[in-house]
Amino acid sequence: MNRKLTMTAVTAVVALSASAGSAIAGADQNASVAGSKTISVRDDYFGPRSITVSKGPTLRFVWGGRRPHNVVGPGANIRIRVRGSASVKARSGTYVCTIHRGMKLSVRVR
Ligand SMILES: [Cu+2]
Repeated sequence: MNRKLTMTAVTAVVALSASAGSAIAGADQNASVAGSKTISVRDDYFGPRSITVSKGPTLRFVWGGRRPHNVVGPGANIRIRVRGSASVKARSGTYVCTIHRGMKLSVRVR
């Protein structure tokens, strides 16, 4: 009896954190979080293709296409994926998807 109650409680907590996680991800896609710049990872380009930021922010890459892409650049080595997001600290330089030639994001941190 006690054991069954405990299991129910654990299941409820897992379900709660799962829905909280997706709520946060949904919010991030619509509004840019302070200190973070959202970059869309599409088929086959980054949106925007270039960006200038003041020192400090993170680049939040959000996958939105149908094909797999990775992100390799200064301080970034994000493995191939199809959906989801990943953040890295913004640094000046060129970020690329190594799978698709010409898929580049130019970042300038001033
Ligand atoms: Cu790609």
